[in-house]
Amino acid sequence: MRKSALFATLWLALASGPACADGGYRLWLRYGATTVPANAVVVQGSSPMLAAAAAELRRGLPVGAGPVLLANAADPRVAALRLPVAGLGDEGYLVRSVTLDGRAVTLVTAKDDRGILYGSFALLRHLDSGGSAAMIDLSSTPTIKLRVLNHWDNLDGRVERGYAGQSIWDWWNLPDDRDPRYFDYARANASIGINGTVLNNVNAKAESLTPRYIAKAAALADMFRPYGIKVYLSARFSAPVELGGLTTANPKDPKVAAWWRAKADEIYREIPDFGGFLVKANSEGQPGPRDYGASHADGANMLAAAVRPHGGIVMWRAFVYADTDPNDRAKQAYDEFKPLDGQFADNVIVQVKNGAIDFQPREPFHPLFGAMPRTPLAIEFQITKEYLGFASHLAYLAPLFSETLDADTRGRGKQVTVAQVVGAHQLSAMAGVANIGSARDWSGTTFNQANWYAFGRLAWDPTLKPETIAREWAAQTFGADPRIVDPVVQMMMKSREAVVDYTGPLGLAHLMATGHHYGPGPWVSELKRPEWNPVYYHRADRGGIGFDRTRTGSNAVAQYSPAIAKLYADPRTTPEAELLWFHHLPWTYRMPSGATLWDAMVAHYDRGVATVGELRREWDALRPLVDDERWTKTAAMLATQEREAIWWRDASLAYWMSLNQLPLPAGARAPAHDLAWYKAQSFPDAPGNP
Ligand code: BDP
Repeated sequence: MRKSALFATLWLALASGPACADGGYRLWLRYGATTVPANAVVVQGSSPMLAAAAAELRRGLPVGAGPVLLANAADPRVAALRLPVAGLGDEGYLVRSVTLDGRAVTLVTAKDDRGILYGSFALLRHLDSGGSAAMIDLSSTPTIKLRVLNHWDNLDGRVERGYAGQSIWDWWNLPDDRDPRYFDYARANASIGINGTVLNNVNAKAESLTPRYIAKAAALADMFRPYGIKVYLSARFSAPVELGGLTTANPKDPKVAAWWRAKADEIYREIPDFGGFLVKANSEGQPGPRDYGASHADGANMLAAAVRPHGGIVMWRAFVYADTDPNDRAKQAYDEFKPLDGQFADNVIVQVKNGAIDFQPREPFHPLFGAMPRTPLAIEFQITKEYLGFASHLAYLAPLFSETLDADTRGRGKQVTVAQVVGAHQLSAMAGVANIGSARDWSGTTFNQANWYAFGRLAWDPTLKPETIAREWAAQTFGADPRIVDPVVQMMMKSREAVVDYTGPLGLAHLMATGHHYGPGPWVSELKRPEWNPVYYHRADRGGIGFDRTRTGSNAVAQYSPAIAKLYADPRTTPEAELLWFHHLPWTYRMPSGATLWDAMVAHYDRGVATVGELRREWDALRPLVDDERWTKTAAMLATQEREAIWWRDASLAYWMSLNQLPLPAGARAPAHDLAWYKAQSFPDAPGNP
């Protein structure tokens, strides 16, 4: 082979084939190495956002593609085509093969530059996931207005519950160092429709509101602006005391309100399109209005007044529970917030976690959805897998997200889904706790990238099916070859349920070890706040297991609409997957299958472990089709996952058996160690622990 031909072959293999080694850096935007000629993309008008869209198309369009025309729907030539653009809103797009001046072009049009940006990415997604370049007809408008990542990044570079390295924000060297990685971050987010990012941890430090840090946030905002991404900050409620030298942060004190107004003015001078504040107040030790006898609405409205003149908003979290409240933790947020319905200013959105406890592998939907009709409610998911095996376990989260989004809040055929509740107001939002860090592949492994991707896609369109999202992600990430896409999708689709099975099946929750939350700790009972202990949640003893949330117990079921509450009140009509969340049942309880509860539980643990074994074998078979770097990392993580799945199963069974004194069902393997061994494990160095 001639030298030049050899190089060409090598280059092609590097650029597009399984050998392409970038360690996963390019995420799902794995365009080839060639760019199309500049005139393959024609832009009508000029703005930084249109330039960003055109640059992306030039990078990403396949060779020979084009011409692509980016033009506003009001452009006379586009308007003359009489295309269905009326309902596109600010961000929706239409991508169509049309004939203009006798020439066939792919038109990307919208009412606003933002729509053109999203349409450009939609075109690339379509082509990259195997879609045809002929007769293109794509159109979509998001139903949720704010699609926001929440970074739990600390100013010292550590990421709370982050398992993919340090924070990507180099706070120390900002604002001078504008790392190109920030642009790639913005591109990735824009490609899936994310339009906001909260830069710092909800467990916030007041320093993030000092001029020094505002300048750093402003530098990031400048870089993100062409990609349609607004910057938000988590605000510490006591900042007027810590930074302003006031003696109080009481929201009813005019001096406090004035301090926040001045602070907002200062931020908006540096960041004219600043999104607003995210606040965790009176939760897990954070300061808040309750410290002064004021309500969450008082606190939120005071901050809302400060950002209102600038068009900003306040995202106020409903993740509250108090050690002074003897009630079931699952009931506390509802009890605190429902009475405040209608009392929040119209630029406040109350941010509610998907479930009533805390991002567990499975939770029934939060009862606040549907219970506060006069208040916009944002839904918050956790993309980082604090409770689903950190970055090392393969758990595709779209099924978890969709399960909540699709949940019916009303019952009796009057279906109103959680997604509809979230989308019902002018101000609507979906937030995801990011799984992004300084790791070369951003999220710790290739498959974790899919959770970032799926979050964005579902925030854009909550009705998308998890399998559809998995398919388009897999095609863009590994190439649109069914020999890889089909098995990868199959692996993804069963992965989350496997984690539920081996960590806490049948509605069990909060069984993890203390602090770092790594591995099993269902026996933990000595922590000072009762609701920090796993025993609080499973309530297992010799006779049975599960939390009675019916009328004979905490009556949390009554927080749901009557038809849903009725279903949850009876173990026979409670979905099996949520059984022990709502009911305390004897170990000998007969499941619909005829098996006892205990035997069914063991079967779930075994199924979870077996599924991870399948995932490993399926991944092994894909070795020839994936580049070495990404294949090897995932293979290593799957080996970790199998070991840890067995650990979870064995430790949990050893503990349950110490309580119920029951034998394992015939054929089930005994735990590898005794309970004392599992209890003795300690991991002071586990990552992500605040
Ligand atoms: C819990 C995390 C904790 C967060 C908290 C929150 O363990 O690190 O601060 O959620 O959402 O799940 O505020």
